[in-house]
Amino acid sequence: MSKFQKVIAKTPGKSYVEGLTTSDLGKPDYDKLLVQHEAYVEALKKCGVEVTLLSASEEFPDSTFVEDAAVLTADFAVVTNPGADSRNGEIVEIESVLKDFYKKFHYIKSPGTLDGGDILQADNKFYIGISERTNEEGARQLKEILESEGFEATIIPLQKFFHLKTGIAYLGNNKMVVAGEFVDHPAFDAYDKIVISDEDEYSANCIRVNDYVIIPQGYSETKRKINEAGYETIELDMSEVQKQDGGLSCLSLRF
Ligand code: CIR
Repeated sequence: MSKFQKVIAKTPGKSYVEGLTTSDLGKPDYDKLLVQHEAYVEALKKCGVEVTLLSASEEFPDSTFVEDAAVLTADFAVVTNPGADSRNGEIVEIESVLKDFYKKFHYIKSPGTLDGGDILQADNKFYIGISERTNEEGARQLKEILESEGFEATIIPLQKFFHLKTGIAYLGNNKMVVAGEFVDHPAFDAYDKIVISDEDEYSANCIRVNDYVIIPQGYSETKRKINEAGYETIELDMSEVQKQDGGLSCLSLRF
């Protein structure tokens, strides 16, 4: 896994609490969220990346989940076409910020829709989930873009998960964290699987950033399994992020 040097994140606005969610965990506490978001940015810095922190935009309540607006590789950026109407306009800011870092751009175009949360990279391979947000056409367009750039791409229709990365994370060294419908999914048979139990499912959305794996706080079994696989972990309280269906990966673009 190549080293990440840069990260884009975005401070949540007050409108965050009015954003989209399917969870029944209650309204987020904005002040607590800000503290959790600051801890997230600090953890990324500890992992050795340079963080570009965008300021809050009240008109886009879910825009702190920057991962959904782009898919990044070392050489090019794909600007997505997010599947939720209230989020679609988030790509304008993300594209303009990415212009500081990338020369080569691809785009997902309507009627294709795609959220970055549905895309997982594992070395030279990508997995593309079809979800409530990413449709078949969006998945097909991304697969074509990735294959034209020399990557392999596999499309995975989701059964229950919100986004593909809700239930899966790649740690490098052929190690794949899997939960729920991905535990026995044939697409991931060739990996050394770190299996997350149903009750710890939220912790399957973790992120390897250079020498650390960042995991949500409160999942001791997940921490043990990832430590046993040879990684140092950083635990972060994600309660206010989880309330809006978000996880660790959603809060940043890493490249
Ligand atoms: C949404 O529904 O779009 C946000 N409340 C949560 C997005 C989470 N993003 C992600 O999993 N990549």
